[in-house]
Amino acid sequence: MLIAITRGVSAGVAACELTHLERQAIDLARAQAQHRAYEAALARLGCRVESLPALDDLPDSVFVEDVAIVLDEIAVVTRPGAESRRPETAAIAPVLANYRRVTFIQAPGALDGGDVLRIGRRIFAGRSGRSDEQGIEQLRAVVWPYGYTVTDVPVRGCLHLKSAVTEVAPGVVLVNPEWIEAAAFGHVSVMEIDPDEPYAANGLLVSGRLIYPASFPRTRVRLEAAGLSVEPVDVSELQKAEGAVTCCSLVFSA
Ligand code: CIR
Repeated sequence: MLIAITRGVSAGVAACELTHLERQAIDLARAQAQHRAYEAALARLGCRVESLPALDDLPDSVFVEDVAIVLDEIAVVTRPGAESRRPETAAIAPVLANYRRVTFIQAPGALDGGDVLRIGRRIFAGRSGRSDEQGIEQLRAVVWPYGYTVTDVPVRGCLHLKSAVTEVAPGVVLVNPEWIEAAAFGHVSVMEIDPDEPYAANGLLVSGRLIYPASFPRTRVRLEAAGLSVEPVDVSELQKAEGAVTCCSLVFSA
């Protein structure tokens, strides 16, 4: 059984962290409707969606991916690189404790879940503006007893590793080659985004289908031409907060 943990859009989302985008007005009601449609897509793909209540004083708390990494064996609660996001972790730890033994990244290490890409037993961790060597080293120490390798990958030009690369089918990664060296991922097939859609490398693979932003039609054509089954979702309001589709859930089996 697949579980997808989500959290409602904060009424304070207008005050979200922004790194690469100019601040634009976010229509809260529209963002909430899009988020509900995203949850519905997860449910259609077979997830039991555990939708947590919005935290109105934590603007970025809808982006639950960043506060934890859930493996089959253990959950790691992160220590987000952005100070404003650190209080989000206290709200996720007790939820994950229902499913996994929970460990924590400790200060002064910093790690965002958006920087962590798992492909089988290989974990790639982005050294980004949010995640540092100490955070990645702590992750490595926690997961190696379970047989995972952790490779750190430099990220340039974007917020997180998973802004630049995600796994879109088993053994297939979708990359923005401007932001990441695909060679870092070893023996995988590599697809590139359409160069007119720089933010298009983030898709969420669930039960063999790809939850994917409706705003990247050119890259979608490439994905479908390669035989991938795409489930489009409109996340335009959350994109204004530098969010994408992986960042709005934690998906794992229970
Ligand atoms: C932030 O800057 O932390 C949020 N505004 C966006 C986080 C998006 N997270 C993700 O892609 N994993």
